[in-house]
Amino acid sequence: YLIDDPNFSFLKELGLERVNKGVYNGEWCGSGELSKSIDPATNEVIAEVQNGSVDDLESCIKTAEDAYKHWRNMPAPFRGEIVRQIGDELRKYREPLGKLVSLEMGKIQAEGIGEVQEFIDICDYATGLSRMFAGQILPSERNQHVIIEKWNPLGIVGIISAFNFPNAVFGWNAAIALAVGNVSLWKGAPSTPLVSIATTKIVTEVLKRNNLPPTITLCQGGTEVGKKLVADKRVKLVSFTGSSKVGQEVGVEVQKRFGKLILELGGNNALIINDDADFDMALDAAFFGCIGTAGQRCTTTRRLIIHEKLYDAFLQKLIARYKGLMKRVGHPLDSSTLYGPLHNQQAVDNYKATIDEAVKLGGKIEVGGNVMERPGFFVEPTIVTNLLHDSPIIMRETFAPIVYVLKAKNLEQAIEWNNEVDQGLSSALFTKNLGSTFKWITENGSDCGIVNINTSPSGAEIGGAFGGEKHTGGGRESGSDSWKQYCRRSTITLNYSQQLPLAQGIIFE
Ligand code: UN1
Repeated sequence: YLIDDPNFSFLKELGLERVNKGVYNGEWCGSGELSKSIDPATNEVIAEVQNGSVDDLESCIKTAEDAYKHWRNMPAPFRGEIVRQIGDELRKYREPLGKLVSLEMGKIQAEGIGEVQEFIDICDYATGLSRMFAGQILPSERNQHVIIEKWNPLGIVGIISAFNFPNAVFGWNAAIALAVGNVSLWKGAPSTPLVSIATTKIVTEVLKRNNLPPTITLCQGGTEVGKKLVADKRVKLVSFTGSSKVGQEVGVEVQKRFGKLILELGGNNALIINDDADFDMALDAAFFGCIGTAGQRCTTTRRLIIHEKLYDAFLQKLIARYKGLMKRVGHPLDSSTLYGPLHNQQAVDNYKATIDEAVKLGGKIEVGGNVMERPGFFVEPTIVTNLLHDSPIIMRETFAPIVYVLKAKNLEQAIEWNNEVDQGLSSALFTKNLGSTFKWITENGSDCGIVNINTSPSGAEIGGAFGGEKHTGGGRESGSDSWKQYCRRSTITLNYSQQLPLAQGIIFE
C-alpha cells in the first residue's frame, strides 16, 4: 500500500492510516463496506476505507441536529472566526492535502494544491460574510410600521460532492453554510474517500480546539447512503454536484419533501474564437480549457467554435500543442507532469465508446483517440473535427479530454451553437470588439451561468457565483450572493404604532 511507502509520507502527515474510518459523527467510525482507494496513475492501492452504512448516516444526522442547536446561537462573527481558523489550518496542510487530492483524484499537483487554495479562499470570503450577510429594512405603506428582512440558517446542509473536485466543492458549501449558521453533513465521492477523511480531520481539529460540537459530519458511502441523505427531511438543503442524470433524480426526491436544492450538474462548454481574437491568448485558453484536469472539470472546454478565417491556422497550432504535450504525460505528483490519468476504468470506457461513436458518425480524429499503453487510466487527449454542430455526440457531455472543433461563419452562428445544447454551465468568447463583447454578455449572447471574455471557460475564482442554467441545474455556489441559498428569509412586519391598520387600506369591521 502506498501509505507504507516513505515517498508518500504526506499521507501520514494528514493523519491517514492503512485502514481509515469513513464516518465522522463526533467520533470516527464506520460499519459499512471496506473499500480500497486507488491511485489512478498506477492502479496501486493507497489505503483502505471503512465506509458508512445508513445507520451511520442516521447517527451523523442526530449529531448534526444537536450541534446545530448550539451553533445557530453563536454570534455570526464568532462563527466567521471559526471559519477563519479552518482556513488557517488548511494553509498549514495546503501542500500535503493538495498532494493527496492529486494522488487520489489524478489531477496534477499544481491543480491539486489549487483546489485547496480555493477552499482557503472561500474561508476568507465566508469570514467576511459572517459580518456582512445583511438583511434590509423596507418601507411599509402603513403608519409606524417597518418591514424587516432577516436571513436565518436552515439547519443541516447535506453536501454530495464529485470525484473531480473532492476538496474545493465541499469547501465552497461548508464554509458558507457554517458562517450563516448551518451545520454540514458531507458525503464525498466513493472513489475519493481519503480526501474527505483528511479534510474532515483538519476541519474538526479546529472545532475541537474551540470546544465546539461537531458542526461538520461525514458519511462516506455508496448509493444507499446517498439516497437516504437525499430523502431525509431533516437535511434541509441538499447541495449536489454530479451528472445531470443523477442530479435530476436527486432534484425530484428533494422536491417531493419540499427540501431546498443546489444542483451543479453537467456542462458542455464552448470556447468561441472570433475572427478578431488574440490568437496566442486564445490558443493558451483552449489548451488549458481542453486539457486541464485531463478534461475532467465540469467547466472543461468540450466544444471549440472557431471563426472560418482562423480555423485552419488555429487547429494546426492546437494539434501541435497537443502533440508537444505527450512529453509531459506522467504521474500527477511529478512536478513536470502537465497531463495525468482519467479517474477510473469507467471513464476510460466512456472515452473509448465516445471515440468509436465519433468515428462512426464520420468524425475525424485529428490527434489522440487511443488509450495509452501504460499502467493507470491514461488516454490520449483528443481533437475531433468533421462532425455536425448538432450531432448527438456533441450534444452530450463526455467526461473525458475530447474536444469537438466546429467551423463557424460568424459570431451569430457561433452563439447559436453555444446555446443549442441542453447544458448551460460555462462559455467563453475571444474577441477584441466591444460590440461583440456586449452581444455575448447580454440577452442575445451566451445562455450559460458563466460567460467569459478573453479567458478560458474553466478556472473560475471563488468571488463570483459558480453554476449554470438548463440541465446544469440552476444552482449557484461560492461568491456573490450564493450564500442566500443557504438561508431561509424571514420577512418581518413590525408595527410600532398603537393602531392596527391593515394593508391595502382594508377596513375589517
Ligand atoms: C467543477 O468542475 O466541478 O471553474 C468545479 C473551475 C473550478 C471549479 C470547477 N474553479 O474550473
